[in-house]
Amino acid sequence: MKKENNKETERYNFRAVEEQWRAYWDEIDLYRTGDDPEKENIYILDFFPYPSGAGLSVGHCRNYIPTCVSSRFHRMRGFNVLHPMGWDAFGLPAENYAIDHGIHPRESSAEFSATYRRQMKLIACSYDWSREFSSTDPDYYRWTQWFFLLLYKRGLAYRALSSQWWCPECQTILANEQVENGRCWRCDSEVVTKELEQWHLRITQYADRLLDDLELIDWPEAIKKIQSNWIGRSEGLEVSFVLQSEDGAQADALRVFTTRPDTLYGATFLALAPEHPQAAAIAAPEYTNEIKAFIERARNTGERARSAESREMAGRFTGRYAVHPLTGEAVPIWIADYVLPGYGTGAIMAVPAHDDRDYAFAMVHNLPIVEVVRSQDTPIDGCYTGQGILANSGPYSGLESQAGGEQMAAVLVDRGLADWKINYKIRDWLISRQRYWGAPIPMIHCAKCGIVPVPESDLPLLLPDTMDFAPTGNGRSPLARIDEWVNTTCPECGGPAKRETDTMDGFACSSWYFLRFASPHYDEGPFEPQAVHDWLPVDTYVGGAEHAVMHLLYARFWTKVLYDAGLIDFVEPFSRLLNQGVLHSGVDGRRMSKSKGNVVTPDEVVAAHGTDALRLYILFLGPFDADVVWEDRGIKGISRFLDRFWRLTAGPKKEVPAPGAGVAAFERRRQQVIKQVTEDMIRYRYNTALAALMEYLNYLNKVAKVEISDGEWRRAMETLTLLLSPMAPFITEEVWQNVLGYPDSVHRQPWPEYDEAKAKATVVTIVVQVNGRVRDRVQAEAGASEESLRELALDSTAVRHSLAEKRISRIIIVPDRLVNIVI
Ligand code: ANZ
Ligand code: ZN
Repeated sequence: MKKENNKETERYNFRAVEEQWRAYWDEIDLYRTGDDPEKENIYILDFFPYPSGAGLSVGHCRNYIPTCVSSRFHRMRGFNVLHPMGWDAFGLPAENYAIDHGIHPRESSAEFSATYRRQMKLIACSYDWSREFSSTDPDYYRWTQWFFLLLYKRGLAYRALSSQWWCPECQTILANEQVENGRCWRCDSEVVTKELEQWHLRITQYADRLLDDLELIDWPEAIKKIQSNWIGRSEGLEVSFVLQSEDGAQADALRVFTTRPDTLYGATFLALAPEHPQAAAIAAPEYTNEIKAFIERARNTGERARSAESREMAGRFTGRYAVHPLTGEAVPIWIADYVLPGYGTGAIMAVPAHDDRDYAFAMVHNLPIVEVVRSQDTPIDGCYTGQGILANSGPYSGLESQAGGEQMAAVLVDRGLADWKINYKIRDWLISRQRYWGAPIPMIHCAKCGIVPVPESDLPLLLPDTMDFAPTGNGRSPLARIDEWVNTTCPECGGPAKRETDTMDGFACSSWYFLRFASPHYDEGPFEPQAVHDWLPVDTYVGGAEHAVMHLLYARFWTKVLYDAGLIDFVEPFSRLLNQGVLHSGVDGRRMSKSKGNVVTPDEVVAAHGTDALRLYILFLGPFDADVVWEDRGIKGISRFLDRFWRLTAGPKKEVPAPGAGVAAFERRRQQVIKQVTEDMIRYRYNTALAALMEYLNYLNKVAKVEISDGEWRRAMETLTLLLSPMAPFITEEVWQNVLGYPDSVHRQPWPEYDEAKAKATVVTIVVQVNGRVRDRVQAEAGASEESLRELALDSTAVRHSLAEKRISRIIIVPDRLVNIVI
């Protein structure tokens, strides 16, 4: 390839080279996934992006550029690299945009992903584009539907009537984890509850494994913590409190769940969730009306909002009592809205002295507070939630609380009044959506046969083509309006039947896409078993920390189901997870986002400074996982570095009589920079890798080239160029081919090797003589230049003393051994 060279200019002109190299790399298919059986495989993956109309900002580049650098680095290091890209394109943004613009979501999705692809190519992301797909392709969602059937067959998908979050803005049901503080995760509107028949996936059945297997993976501790809190495994005791009956007849019992049996003697009231099945019935006749009204009100407040600490503690007395299982005393029963219906038994024994929420409730409603655990060191006023010594606890008083609690539990278990229990906070994953732009759930409702799955051979069940896809707010999917589509025949009895009209939550699509990339065109199954065996699990998975629970939990769940079905041989999809830090705007200091109007686009930066400058600046801003601020002027410093690199490698040879370097030190410096950059690259520490290269460049600018042979000098230039190439692919290609004159791409060269021993500075002892007599011994780096040895010798106090004022006629230097000063 003949290229125009701008060696003569003092400044690097990115405009002259970028387009040509981009085309050249496409031509040589540089990013094709490696398939050399001799090489090790590595799979480097970005989170499945959800293309939006706004396109990419430089904030997104903090994800895509580092994974690109890592992929380029590993290709040079001799790995087969799988680094693919595709689109998570079902969902509301594309659909809402389509509604606003009167186009089909198919078109809006295609437009959005085309923009992403163009921008990713612009910033030279090294994806193997031959593997690209979109979750909205029938060839893809065919298998998403296949997964649904697999889950159904394994008893992990079920339909149930339940009260669910409804977002009035998005007009759809949301899963628990998609609601934050009573607001929709996507549009931030306040959600309400709605009773609907919904499809759920039984992720709760995998709760223990999802928790235990966190140990197997190299993920940020913070993310693991969020997941384990979300799963919320809790071991405790379920205790029966028998209801007091007026006539002394055999009565029902209330079951409560507690993690603190040691506090049993401090239980001064019981509290039921308003939704508790016994809540209404339990009330004494004169309390019934008030209790019913209270329950009605409480139901309309959401679960997570009700457990929020700042809430007022609403509750009502039921007029009834239960018998304390250890003391036999009467304990009043309340309905309280801080007790959640879906957790434990939905009923608690309240211990105001030792539980914060119970304490707050007791203060508001004037209920007794009995202290039963004393802190061993400092007496505490108010509520004490720690362990200690039991008091006011009958025969158990004086015991250490943990041991005392175990004894009380044993007695109750013995009498058949209690059982040890494990509870989880996690709920089944609600997967139904009443929106058009999703994968249809492949189920059929038959009046005779009930729910019947669509036969696998009929997949994909295509989303009907319609322009009438806007939701009407009646809680039903727009698909329900398309009679020709809804009406079908039952696969079992052949009679008339109706299709399920809900579509799947978009998170279904992203729960398995990482498997598809291993064999994206395979059509006999969701993936080719051998390809998945060869490439998965994903070695390094990179994306934002905001996906700690939803996507990352669902994908782990589906992977385990596949494993149980014998379809894959690993239990965790992502061996190592990295979260890039957030990019804040330099203008307002806030997270860069379209809605805040503070976005800088890669397009504008590339136009002004070039792709290499954008890439280096993104990498140089700070540690990969740190939150950093984009400053427009920062990038100018990067451009100056590129100019310096250009002048050093391409510019005319400077004959600077600068202080010389010993040949060995020169080589050691080269070894050191290879070592540092290699280690930094492995750890995603691109900012320090780049700093090391900047320092090396400064060093090379200083050493006099006269002492260094042309061969050694060229080797240093090559090393610098190779080490910089994954980060700045254009300028290094230009230097490699058009300055250093190699015929092949720099990106196809092996990564420079280093030798630990050679990279280490060894210290040697130099004998210093004056007129042949030993005057001192000094330490110097092996290979130090003659110049520096002379300075060291003349600096010695002993030498200066014996020299006095005498004139030096000659200095004889034997490198690494001796300096003899002749006077
Ligand atoms: C008595 C007690 C005394 C409690 C004490 C705590 C401290 P985790 O760890 O989250 O499982 N609880 C049980 N079911 C509840 C529900 N449906 N809604 C709200 N709170 C509920 O917490 C278990 C503890 O949370 C249980 O132990 C119970 O309060 C409360 F000094 O029982 B405890
Ligand atoms: Zn039927």
